[in-house]
Amino acid sequence: GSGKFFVGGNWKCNGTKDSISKLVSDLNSAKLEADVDVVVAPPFVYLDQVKNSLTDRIEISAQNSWVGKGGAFTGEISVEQLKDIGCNWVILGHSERRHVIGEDDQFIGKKAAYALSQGLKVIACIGELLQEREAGKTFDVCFQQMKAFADAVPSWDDVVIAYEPVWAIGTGKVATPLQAQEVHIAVRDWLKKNVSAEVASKTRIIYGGSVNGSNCSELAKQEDIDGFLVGGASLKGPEFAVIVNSVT
Ligand code: G2H
Repeated sequence: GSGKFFVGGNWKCNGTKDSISKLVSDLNSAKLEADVDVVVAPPFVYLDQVKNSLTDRIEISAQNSWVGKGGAFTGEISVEQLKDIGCNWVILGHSERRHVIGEDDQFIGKKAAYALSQGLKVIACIGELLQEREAGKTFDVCFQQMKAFADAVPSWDDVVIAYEPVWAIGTGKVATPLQAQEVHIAVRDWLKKNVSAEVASKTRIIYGGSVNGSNCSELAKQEDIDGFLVGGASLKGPEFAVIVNSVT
């Protein structure tokens, strides 16, 4: 693997003040292996609550950010505002933003570049739809999404790549360790050919899509899986801790 194991919890559009306060207290009392970067992404409205109650051992992330400087953009949240409340990460290009909200590769690339320019670190998501996989286009789709990020960002230092096959997201159908490894190594190879050998070897490529406490350890053993982005199972503190501690 590359770099420190990284586990992100993507809470998506879930939770209430009460459920989040319980989740934070479970996370605060969880025993987490030292050698893992741990980040959780609450919905915007709860970011400040989580920042103020969660142990500093765990960093916080937003699930989206505006593409440029804040201003007259009704309903958006700016990178400057995220920095202001002590949020140092943002998830960009998640499949739900691509396929439900309709964000395209270029827009997502611009968002990544702006976030990085303001000192926010980026979890950059890529991944193919089921029909794309079945048509043999998995690598094409992932490489095209990678290219949009590569064309936009000046540096990969503060980027973690999350490979999330869309057919595995929230479906309970996790990719097999070999299916995931095959894409991870291909993405690393793409970075080597199109960015640099150094970026390819240093950049963490994490897997997302129905990761849970039972399937994480087999996935974590794969050479090019450097961690996870966890949705459903990150809403349960003890199970999320099991996933963090699957570091090998
Ligand atoms: C993929 C993942 C988290 P889940 O979207 O980003 O969610 O683990 O629920 O499939």
